[in-house]
Amino acid sequence: MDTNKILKSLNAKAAALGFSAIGIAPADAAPAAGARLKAWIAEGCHGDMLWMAEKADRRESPRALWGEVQSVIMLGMSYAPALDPLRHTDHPEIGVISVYAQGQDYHDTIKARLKTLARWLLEAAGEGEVKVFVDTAPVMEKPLAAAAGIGWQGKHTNLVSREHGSWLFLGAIYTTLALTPDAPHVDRCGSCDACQRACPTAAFTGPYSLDARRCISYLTIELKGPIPHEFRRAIGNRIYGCDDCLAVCPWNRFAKASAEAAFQPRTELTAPRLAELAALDDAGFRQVFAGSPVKRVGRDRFVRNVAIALGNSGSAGAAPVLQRLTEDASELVREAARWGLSALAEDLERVRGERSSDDRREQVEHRDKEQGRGSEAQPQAERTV
Ligand code: B12
Ligand code: SF4
Ligand code: SF4
Repeated sequence: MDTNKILKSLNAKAAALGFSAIGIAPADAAPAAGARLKAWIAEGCHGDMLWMAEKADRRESPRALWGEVQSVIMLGMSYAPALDPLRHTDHPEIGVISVYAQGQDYHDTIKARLKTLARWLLEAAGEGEVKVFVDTAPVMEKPLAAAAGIGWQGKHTNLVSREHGSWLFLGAIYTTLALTPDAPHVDRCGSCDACQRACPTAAFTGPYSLDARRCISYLTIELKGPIPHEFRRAIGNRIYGCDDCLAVCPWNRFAKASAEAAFQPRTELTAPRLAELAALDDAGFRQVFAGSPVKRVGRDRFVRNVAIALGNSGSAGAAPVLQRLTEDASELVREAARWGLSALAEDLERVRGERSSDDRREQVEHRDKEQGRGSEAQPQAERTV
């Protein structure tokens, strides 16, 4: 096997399949990651993602999952958005779906291409075995991608690339072939802490360290039960995942919008109206989100998120929509809708209070003016003292 020749063609083949980055790590790369994973789990940071704890022994290193693996080929595919992902934060009538979920499900797209690439590799090498992974297997994709040199784990804990910013999906090919590894990437976060400051729920326990239980992505996607009250206000209008820490990363300015057809945002998922989403039944939900990662959470969990966003909308028009949801067949939805109604009432009451004190102030100013005690009269009175 002529490894150098194969690697050159492997890179070209990966690019032709739409991968934006590729690198190779030895199977024993990222030795610190396993211990850090276990410490993270011991602190309970994985919350209800029990599969993280159950499979920790297999996740901690590539060899723990597959004893024969020699090399790990890490791949990244860009899903960089063309528009600012945070542009709808101040449009409370709209539900924000995170960038990664506005197109086709990346698991399907990437897995199919990883299989094609892996098959090609075996044919070119004429020997060896392969296994492909994207997200769902016990593989520590981020530290392995950093070890393979395609970027570094930023302080927001995701992989950052100089060319593609924070917008790479990751996938892995484990192989029994001994391929020449690339050098690990150095950390280029420097003194920046933009992601740490951007988090609406203070989910970072420090740089490079995230408590998933506080992360909006976990709360709106992974958490099956009611969302803890302390985070509901901070969630705002984010109804599926969160992009805030990724979007503020200065390295994104080098990222070109992804040209991958599968990841182009579907128009109906870029600025969906909350009131319309709240009206979805099971069949409607499955129809709107067919092929999208959103379908994973199911209708009830999704409408739970929508009810919370409606509660944060400050719009009187949301009240009848929430009222209807208080009669929903799902208790998860009913509970979120009840909360939504009380949050909305609180906000509308506050606005009414602010308006009436503004009105009172205006009336007093008007009366003072009529009686010759206008605002210009004040300094004169002061001067006479
Ligand atoms: C569990 C999980 C989540 C959880 C926990 C996130 C997390 N940070 O672990 C939740 C549900 C919150 C989540 C959210 C998101 N996720 Co997610 N998730 C995963 C999953 C399945 C496992 C990650 C994992 O192993 N976590 C365990 C902890 C221990 O790992 P860690 O945070 O990396 O911890 C490391 C650091 O703490 C570090 N460390 C500790 N101290 C120090 C000190 C220094 C100096 C350094 C350098 C490092 C360091 O060591 C630990 C081990 O490396 C991976 C897929 C996979 N199989 O890898 C996708 C994955 C990480 N997710 C992904 C995405 C896209 C997201 C979201 C952006 C989705 C969204 N828009 O809502 C958010 C981002 C939130 C965030 N800031 O991380 C992508 C990230 C791609 C990338 N470029 O990195 C992945 C890789 C999936 C994929 N195949 O593309 N996710
Ligand atoms: S995804 Fe959102 S909630 Fe989670 S850590 Fe990043 S900014 Fe915080
Ligand atoms: S925002 Fe700054 S600190 Fe956070 S990952 Fe990007 S470069 Fe690193």
